[in-house]
Amino acid sequence: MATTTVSPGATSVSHDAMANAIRFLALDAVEKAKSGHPGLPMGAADVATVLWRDVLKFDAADPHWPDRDRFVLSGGHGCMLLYSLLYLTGVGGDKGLGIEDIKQFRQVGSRTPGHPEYWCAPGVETTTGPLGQGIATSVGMAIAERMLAARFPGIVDHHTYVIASDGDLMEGVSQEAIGIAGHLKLKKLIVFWDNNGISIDGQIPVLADNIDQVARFQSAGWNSTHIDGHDPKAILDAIHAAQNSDKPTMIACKTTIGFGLPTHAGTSKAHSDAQGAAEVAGARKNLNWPYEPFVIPDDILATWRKAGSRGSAQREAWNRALDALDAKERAEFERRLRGDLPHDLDQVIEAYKQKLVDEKPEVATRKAGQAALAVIGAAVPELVTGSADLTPSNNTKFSDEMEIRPDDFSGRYIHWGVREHGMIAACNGIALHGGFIPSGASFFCFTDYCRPSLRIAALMKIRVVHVFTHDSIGLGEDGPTHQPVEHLAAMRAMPNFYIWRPADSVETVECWQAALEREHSPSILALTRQSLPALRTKQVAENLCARGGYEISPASGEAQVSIFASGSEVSLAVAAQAQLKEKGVAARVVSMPCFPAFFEQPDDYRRSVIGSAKVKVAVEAAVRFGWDAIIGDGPFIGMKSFGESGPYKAVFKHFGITPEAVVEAALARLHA
Ligand SMILES: Cc1ncc(C[n+]2csc(CCOP(=O)(O)OP(=O)(O)O)c2C)c(N)n1
Ligand SMILES: [Mg+2]
Repeated sequence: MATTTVSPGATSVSHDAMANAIRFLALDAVEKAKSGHPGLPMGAADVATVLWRDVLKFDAADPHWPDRDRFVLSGGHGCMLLYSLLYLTGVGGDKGLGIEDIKQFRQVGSRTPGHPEYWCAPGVETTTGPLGQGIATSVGMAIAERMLAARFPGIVDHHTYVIASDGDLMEGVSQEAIGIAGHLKLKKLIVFWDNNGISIDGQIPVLADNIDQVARFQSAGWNSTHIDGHDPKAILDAIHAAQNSDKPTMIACKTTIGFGLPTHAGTSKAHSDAQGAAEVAGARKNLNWPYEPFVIPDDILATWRKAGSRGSAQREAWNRALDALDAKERAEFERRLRGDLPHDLDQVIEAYKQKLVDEKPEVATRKAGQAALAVIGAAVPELVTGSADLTPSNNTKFSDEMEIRPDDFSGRYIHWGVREHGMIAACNGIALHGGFIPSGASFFCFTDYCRPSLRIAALMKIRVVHVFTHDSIGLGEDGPTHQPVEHLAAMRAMPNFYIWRPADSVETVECWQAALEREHSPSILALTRQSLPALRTKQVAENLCARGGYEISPASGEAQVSIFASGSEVSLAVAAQAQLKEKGVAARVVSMPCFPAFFEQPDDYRRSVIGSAKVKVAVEAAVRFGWDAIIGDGPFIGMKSFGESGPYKAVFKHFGITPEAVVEAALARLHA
């Protein structure tokens, strides 16, 4: 074990004593909770100590400092490492984690949950736990840093540091993440791989994986080296080399899981669970830590607290630099960091809606989306769009939007490559970093390829607004592999996730606006490949889509039938309404662009929209799942199987999703 003290502000407190403070907080918290993961914190304590004590740019007094270095513990199961660091350095002061919080590890309502949750405590930069998410999210943070630095030079200049476990690097999403990071030469991204060779099932090289990670990262355009992850000097030297590199860096840190445990160290037994009295006592002896659980000797705590305030002069200098900015530029920087939308956005959108009402464009909503983006993008400079290699299909590149490049981050369009999962995780990182509203894009069917990152966004309550086009069998010829059927239902099932499916150009811009206004929720706009008629032909200043559902076409007289639909099927519902009228049946049409937004409306609004017509029928080119909440046991015209390859009109006909089918079902129920 290393005993050197490398802290620049050297004190009599040794490196080992500081690292052991982390080790025993983790070990004792897991003992008390009778669950948790002590192995990673004990193994990675040396890396974390060097990073936080000597390198990380932060000021415990202001966890929100925009130019702080970001730290991501990708292996979220090792969260006691992070909680220990936050407590020891005093991040957040009185509002930060105290020793009582550490004692409450993994208890209901505590600020130290079983995996770190975004802002459960000051200094927790992102939620991690699903392996691979942290490293992929950190790529977005590093992109955001470069982009914001390009816009506010001298104000933004910081690193993103990650500790990733073996599991993080085995997960596929890590490949997507390192691929784009290497391509973009994200030189301020520095990843420590906690190379302990152990996972839950045992020895990784024996059981599951022998990848040469250093070669893997190098081939992706990274710097990469091996070091002894228990040698403070080697750790510090490697960090300095990484900081001077023109590429992202992965430092493979050879560590022992559960370092210090007498019999469990270096084995999968150290990965998780309370280690038991004998192991804990043995570790105290091995590491020369005679203190009671949760007791950190004053000199050790004081040295850690000193590390916590190491950045205060730097932060004050930064504040002065911000003060010295031109007032307008400073206000813009602060607006973006707060996440406030530009105040003139509403007028811009209202004027644009008037134009659409006048022109009545008959276009696919993916085209309508592009047109809306040109307007919104001009008004919202923090909006960043992109696509996972479907730029010409998703239509998310608008007007003169420039792409970001390794040598120029002044643009705001991102070519993610064919990497849906990495894209959405990185978008989360961009949003978490602050200063931007990110938007990824792909085909709607491929939400399956990135669902874990969509879910984390919902859990973290962050604003990302993605565009997923080709939203139903209406995409036609590409066939059932590409035709979403269950995806609307699946996205509607996710708490705090808003899936918007507009029916025409006006609805498309309204959905964009409503999504942007939801500062604490992620959204997807599901847009069509096929053209749709203009339905909203009268100017209404109010954003009707924001309510999730509204009557788009009233009945003439008292409605006997209510037809509910979303997206491309709203025009089909309107056609059915006309046919019913010819048969003397009064029907109304309700557009339902966003279920979750509708369900949170006041009861009286919801009741009035659902209405009291005898028959409630819904039509949607997707499965019925979820529609019962609107139509009860009313008839549903939609999909019961996967789709079919063919021209889209023929595919709709093949599956019987037609105005005639709606009319027939409505009449049958009316006369039943
Ligand atoms: C996506 C995902 N799959 C599975 C798990 C469950 N899990 C938690 S830790 C772990 C692997 C542990 O190995 P490693 O990442 O090397 O961590 P260490 O044991 O070294 O702490 C697994 C499979 C998870 N958290 N996320
Ligand atoms: Mg491991």
